[in-house]
Amino acid sequence: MENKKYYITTAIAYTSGKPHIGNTYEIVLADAIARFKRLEGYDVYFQTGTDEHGEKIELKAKEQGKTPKEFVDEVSSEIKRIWDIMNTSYDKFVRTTDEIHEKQVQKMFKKMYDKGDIYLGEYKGLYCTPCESFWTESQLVDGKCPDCGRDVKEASEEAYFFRLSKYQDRLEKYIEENPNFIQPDSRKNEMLNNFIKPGLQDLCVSRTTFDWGIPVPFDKKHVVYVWLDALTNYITNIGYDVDNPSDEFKKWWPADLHLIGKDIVRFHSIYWPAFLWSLELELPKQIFGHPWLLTNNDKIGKSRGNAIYADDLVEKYGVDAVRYYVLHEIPFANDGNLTYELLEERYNSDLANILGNLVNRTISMNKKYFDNVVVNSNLKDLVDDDLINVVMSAKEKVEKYMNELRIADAIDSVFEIFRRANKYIDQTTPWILAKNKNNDRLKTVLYNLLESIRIGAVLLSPFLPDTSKEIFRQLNTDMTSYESINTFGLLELGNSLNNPKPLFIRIEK
Ligand code: ME8
Repeated sequence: MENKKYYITTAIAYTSGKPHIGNTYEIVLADAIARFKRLEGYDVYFQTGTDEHGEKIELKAKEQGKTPKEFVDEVSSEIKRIWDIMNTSYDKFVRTTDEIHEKQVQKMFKKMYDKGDIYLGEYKGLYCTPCESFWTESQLVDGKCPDCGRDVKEASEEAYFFRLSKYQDRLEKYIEENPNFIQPDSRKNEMLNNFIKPGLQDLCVSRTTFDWGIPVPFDKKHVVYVWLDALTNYITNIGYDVDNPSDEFKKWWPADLHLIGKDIVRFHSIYWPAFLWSLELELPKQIFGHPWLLTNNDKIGKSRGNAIYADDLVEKYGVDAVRYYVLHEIPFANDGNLTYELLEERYNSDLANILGNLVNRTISMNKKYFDNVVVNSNLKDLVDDDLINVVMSAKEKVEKYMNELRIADAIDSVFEIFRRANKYIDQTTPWILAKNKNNDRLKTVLYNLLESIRIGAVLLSPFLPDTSKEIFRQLNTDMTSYESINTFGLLELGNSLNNPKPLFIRIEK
């Protein structure tokens, strides 16, 4: 039987500038989920990319004396470079300026128009240029854009409209009947109560005030609204075609998870379902609006001058330390905070002490006492049971948390193994066993430690892939599959370990 498929996407990042650590958090989060699903045996397709059209980008390019295409080419490759630095295992990096995407967006627009879901009208409203959103008076907060807090301006234009109002009842019913469709619950309730129940107005889906967009195929002075353009990336890049969807599309759609930030849940849970229904397609299984990463408890903004960039952090601390921090520090539903001090604290306490020391001490002792060879005499003691229990129950916990997208809790469950193993060293005091020439017991103690580390490293691999690989290298083991952690005791006897090498060097103040 074929493996079950899993299609996961991130938001596609605006090519308005270099992505900060908050944007980068999302790709790392998606990567951890994708890697975990692969570890579990799923056939995974993981898509990310860049969102490249719109007035804001046209303006930015102009400021720099570049054509929009030159500008987005540069920024898109910078974004891809950072995704690669973070060791993210996406299968495809898509761009909304790709020809295949542009062509399909035009075909979809035409289909929606032909069936009467899009019609020509006139738009009068309050427009926020940076967010490319029209607002009604009642949606404004203190007279400003409710998303970004900036000024809005009165604008009026001939425009095409999408009949969003037509889908209101169906959408409300769908969200209520499918409580997991929008997660966390707080986001779902926000969508229902603040946006859907008060009433959906038809949505303006074309613009004439700038050029940098996909032209409406039958009325070239209009370009397609950037959110209609952007959202459809999830289907155009897996072979969707209005007339003839490919086998690839049939295989992957509906997506299993759209992972996005909390600020854009509205677009994904209101506009996107309506567009899909208009195209007579199924909805994605889940939309998850993750919280934000703040720096010094403040919103990250390039203009605020507090932006921290992933590549700078990686240069200083290494890629897995940055991955660990963002994955561990951002809880399921609340914003997380990043400062250099907090990162260094976590690095020293969790990575250097709990994990790094454990691995280094264990492999060093095995070198010292048994010349690097993996040995066991099966001389058991009661204290072993609790260690083995903790190690063997981790898998189920990690699985449960990953299914709920509680990534920070999942990592914590992996670290429980390492914490418990450190305690086991204190309890068994191998150096005293050695001094007392209690060699048989010493063999079992070191074997239990090495095996706990192996199992921990398998579970760690979606989060810290390089570290996990380095542990396997030092353990010189092939027992790295997900199935291999169903049994305690598979680390190969007689193998020679590689020499110990510290995983994380403590940062001194
Ligand atoms: O919204 N912490 O692009 P974008 C965590 N092009 N996540 C954050 C964040 C923070 N401080 N700041 C932003 C767009 N994000 C659109 C998406 S999808 C069809 C189109 C998240 O570059 C944000 O929520 O502004 C979004 O999910 C992603 O970074 C890209 O943001």
